[in-house]
Amino acid sequence: MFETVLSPEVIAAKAAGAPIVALESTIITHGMPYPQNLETARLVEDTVRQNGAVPATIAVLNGVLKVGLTEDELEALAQLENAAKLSRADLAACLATKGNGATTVAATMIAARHAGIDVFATGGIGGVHQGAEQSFDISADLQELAQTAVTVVAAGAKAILDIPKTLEVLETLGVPVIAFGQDEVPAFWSRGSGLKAPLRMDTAKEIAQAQLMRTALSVPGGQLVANPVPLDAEISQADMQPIIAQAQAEAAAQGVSGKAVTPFLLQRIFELTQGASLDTNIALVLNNARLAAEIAAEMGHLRASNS
Ligand code: PSU
Ligand code: MN
Repeated sequence: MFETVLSPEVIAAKAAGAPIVALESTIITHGMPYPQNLETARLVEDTVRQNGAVPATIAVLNGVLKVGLTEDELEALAQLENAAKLSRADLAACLATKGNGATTVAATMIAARHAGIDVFATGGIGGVHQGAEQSFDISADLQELAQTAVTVVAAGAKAILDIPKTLEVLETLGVPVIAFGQDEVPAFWSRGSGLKAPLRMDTAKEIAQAQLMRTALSVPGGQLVANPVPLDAEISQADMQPIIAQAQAEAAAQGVSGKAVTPFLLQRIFELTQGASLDTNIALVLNNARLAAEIAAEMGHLRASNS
């Protein structure tokens, strides 16, 4: 039907039964400015490797579903202007029309499952936007977590979202939200949100077991692991709050809507913090890549001992 191309590194990892960590690409094309996006993408891949797993950055290039990008492909993607932002609704259409696009959390989960990859690391997931009671803006990432069996490691949801409503929707959809090593849900740039996490786990092994047991129970879907940003990279909620409010006010005043909302807010917050938000973003993605590599390794051990 369509062409899926695995990178040589991913092919070798699959043949050896080695752990693989999927990585999204919307964070590269729409989440960070060039050239920090390319530098970060490389650093994230290297962090996965240093922690004993193989990275599989996912994107659509000329209508081909790429699972793992070569160095040249990564560089081309990071500089691609007008790359489509592909979520569940767009992925098949982009393949059919031979387009180029970067995958969101939702589309990366679909591609990862298709390629037999269990674990995926990113920065933040999409969720329920503030004012969703008016705009109905709720990310397709939440539905995807409910139906696609991939464990997603993120640093929680950004405070540009309505975090309590995001947690409520995840609960309704039956998505496990697991805080790693603490009781509170982390809030992306900040370790705390003031909200108690529905679940807490302290080891990669428990997280891997929980995913496999969910699947064994025939409950579809994945799980969200909320991994707090490292202490030395944190920006407090008090510092972030006025900046987020300003970015949101500008988005509303300019009539930004739909898929453009998240990229607009991220870019404005980057500018308003003079880049500090980006440093924190990079630190937390690397931290998530480390944990995801550990979970992928545990998943491999468990699968081997169960078979
Ligand atoms: N949140 C971030 N950084 C990001 C995104 C979300 O902190 O780069 C990206 C992810 O790819 C996520 C997508 O899946 O935005 C969600 O977009 P939407 O809200 O339009 O579903
Ligand atoms: Mn949206």
